[in-house]
Amino acid sequence: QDGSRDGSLAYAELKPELKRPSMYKVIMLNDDYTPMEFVVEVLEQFFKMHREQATQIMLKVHTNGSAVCGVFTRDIAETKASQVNQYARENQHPLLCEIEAAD
Ligand code: NFA
Repeated sequence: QDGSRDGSLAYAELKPELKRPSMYKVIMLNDDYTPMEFVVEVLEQFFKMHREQATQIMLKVHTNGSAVCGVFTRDIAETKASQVNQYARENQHPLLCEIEAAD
């Protein structure tokens, strides 16, 4: 089957049009209280980062005020942000993630 990038076809019934899902950034916000080690562990646990990348992102959040932890479909992004926010709250840290539409 051969179609253009938008899914149009000469023989349209051969192929359903599949839209790419909208993508959302999970953004982590800096605060003055959450320990750096806790943030690194969160990035490893919830975003499957290795320690080196987790440390890099943690320092970017600390220095710039926020950084993108990953880009996901809406459901996944919402779930990741909620899981991080709940885990931080359970551990009495003010760490927060939010989501934002990518592009
Ligand atoms: N700013 C925090 C501190 O100095 C560390 C931190 C980094 C918090 C990234 C939240 C996000 N302990």
